[in-house]
Amino acid sequence: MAPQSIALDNNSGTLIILLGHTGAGKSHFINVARRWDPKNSRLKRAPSLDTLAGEENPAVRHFVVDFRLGVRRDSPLILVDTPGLDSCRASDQDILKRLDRWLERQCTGDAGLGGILYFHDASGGRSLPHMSMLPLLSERRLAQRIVVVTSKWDRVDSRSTDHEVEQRRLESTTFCKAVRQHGGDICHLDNSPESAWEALDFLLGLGTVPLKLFKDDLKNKMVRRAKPEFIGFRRWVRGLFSGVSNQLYSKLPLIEVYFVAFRLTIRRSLRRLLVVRKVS
Ligand SMILES: Nc1nc2c(ncn2[C@@H]2O[C@H](COP(=O)(O)OP(=O)(O)O)[C@@H](O)[C@H]2O)c(=O)[nH]1
Ligand SMILES: [Mg+2]
Repeated sequence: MAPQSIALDNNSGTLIILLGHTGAGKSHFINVARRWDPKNSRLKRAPSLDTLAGEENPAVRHFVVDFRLGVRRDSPLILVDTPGLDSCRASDQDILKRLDRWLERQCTGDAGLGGILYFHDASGGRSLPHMSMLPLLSERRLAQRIVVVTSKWDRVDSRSTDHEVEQRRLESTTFCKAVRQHGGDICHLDNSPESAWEALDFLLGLGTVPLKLFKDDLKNKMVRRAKPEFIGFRRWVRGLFSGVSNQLYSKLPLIEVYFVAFRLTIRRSLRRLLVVRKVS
């Protein structure tokens, strides 16, 4: 039996592709924009969707969004979630190839592309990539459709880092400057559906271009980078630790409780030991 494919064409809605490194918050953003909280199943649950965030999904997936902050939209928005770039498990070229294959399988060339959201974890201490890494630059109509979305500001300690100063620093990087120069935008998320829609509204306001432009650009990029790209040792180690630190971060409250309990137990045992010694 031939594999069943879902053809997304120019009547399906506006496609927005999410790119960025693993753990930057792409899947989480989709949950937030759809007001879907995986921990609270009383909220509206989209069909065939379980928890999106927190796991590294190796496959490209798309989510159809019919509502904007609770109000039904005339035309659906299709958010395309991609596996993380700069990953310890696959090279960027492999990830772009997977995206290319998915677009080839699922979308016709005249499907409407709204643009790209490029995610950056503001709490991760990573630097932004070089602009040449992104597809979309050879065509002006594509280049203006990039929004850099910085995430996890609630994890950046505001006592040690002034958020506004840090945001200005990010905006002055070569990557962000180039995005602005091409007509794109920078959006600092505050983890609310409203701020997620700020980034989406910017792209929706530009209308769409045929997806074929993007597909061609992606292919050129891959042809130009035909040399096999190896995952360096440093990237592998960094990936390893970013995964661990993400997991640790979510367990932090639990770890703190264990730590306090551990300290109390040790203190009590020591005291008991001293008392027993004194008595004997
Ligand atoms: N506190 C906080 N956590 C976030 C934010 N964005 C993402 N996360 C968490 O970071 C982890 C990785 O996010 P995820 O969306 O899976 O990253 P992806 O690999 O880019 O899809 C998940 O546990 C998310 O819940 C944010 O703005 N604030
Ligand atoms: Mg993800």
